[in-house]
Amino acid sequence: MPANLTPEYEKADRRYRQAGTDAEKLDALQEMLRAIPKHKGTDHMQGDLKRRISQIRKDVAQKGSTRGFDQFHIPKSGAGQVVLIGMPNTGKSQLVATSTNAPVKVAEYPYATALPAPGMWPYEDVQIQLVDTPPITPEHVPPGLMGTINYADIIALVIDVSSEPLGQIDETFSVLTERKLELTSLPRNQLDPENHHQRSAILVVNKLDLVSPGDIEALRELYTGPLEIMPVSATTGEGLDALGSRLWEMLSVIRVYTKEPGKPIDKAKPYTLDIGATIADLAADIHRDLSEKMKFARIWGEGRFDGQRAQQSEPLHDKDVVEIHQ
Ligand SMILES: Nc1nc2c(ncn2[C@@H]2O[C@H](COP(=O)(O)OP(=O)(O)O)[C@@H](O)[C@H]2O)c(=O)[nH]1
Ligand SMILES: [Mg+2]
Repeated sequence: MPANLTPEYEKADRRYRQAGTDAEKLDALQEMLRAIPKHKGTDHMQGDLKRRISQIRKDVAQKGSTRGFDQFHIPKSGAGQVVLIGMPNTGKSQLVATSTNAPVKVAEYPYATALPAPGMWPYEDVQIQLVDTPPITPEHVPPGLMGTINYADIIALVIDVSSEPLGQIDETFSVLTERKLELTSLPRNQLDPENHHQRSAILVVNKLDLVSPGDIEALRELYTGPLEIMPVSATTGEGLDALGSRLWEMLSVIRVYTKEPGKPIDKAKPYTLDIGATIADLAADIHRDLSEKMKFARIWGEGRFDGQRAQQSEPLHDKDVVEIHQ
């Protein structure tokens, strides 16, 4: 292996090796090709990546468009991906319809949603990706849906509080635990890195508008499971702000603004990075060669001297402003 492979390349390489579907493999290979340092020493590897990409494309074309691309695979976008899971009619589609611009179908009858569908939920100046999904029951989980669930950053179990909530929580929860998932409401960065079954999850108790506050209190007392309860109404919007900020915390990411020397701060499109990310990680996100080319950076932010000079290894904080000098 030639030296100087970037952390992004290695991350994508790991993702490629763990990929379960053609779509995931293709996504990871394309990322590897983007992230690989472009010089003579990597010519051979670049060629190899291109060959593997075209081979997968060919395989997919041969299998036919419906089976080839996994329609249950939703590529991630924004600050993080939250997949909504629940029994029929609990309001998963309504939640996505109320919080995002996605054209999902909300219906009084069950099974209106056949495939996962993403929508972007504005939270402060970033966006959280919500994924609507077809319903699960103890008897039936749509084939392919476990792939969607496994890929999620956060799993949101959605229940309808107006219809035997405790039973619904138990049934939804056990569908996932029977498939070896260990759900916890710990933020993503506090999960045990050795435990591949563990997932960050939250319990969205929907249709708050149909019950009295006492019913929610009673549910909190009676529920003895490990998940945090977030009561909301997808139709009135009550509780959605609190849900958004809790999801943001659980995603364990920070947002960072960039500016070019001598220009104003770009407030329109912050970069989101994992908590603990450094200037080098930001640089690699901005442009694949930037972490190699950069000489130093200046940072503005809480607890910093204005425009303080920093090196690649400097950890970033939420809302820092970074100016990279190359
Ligand atoms: N009163 C009330 N009705 C809701 C709420 N959320 C969804 N619904 C209704 O519940 C039904 C099922 O909603 P839908 O989003 O299609 O459920 P899904 O099967 O989980 O996607 C629809 O008639 C919605 O209008 C809510 O918060 N309050
Ligand atoms: Mg639906």
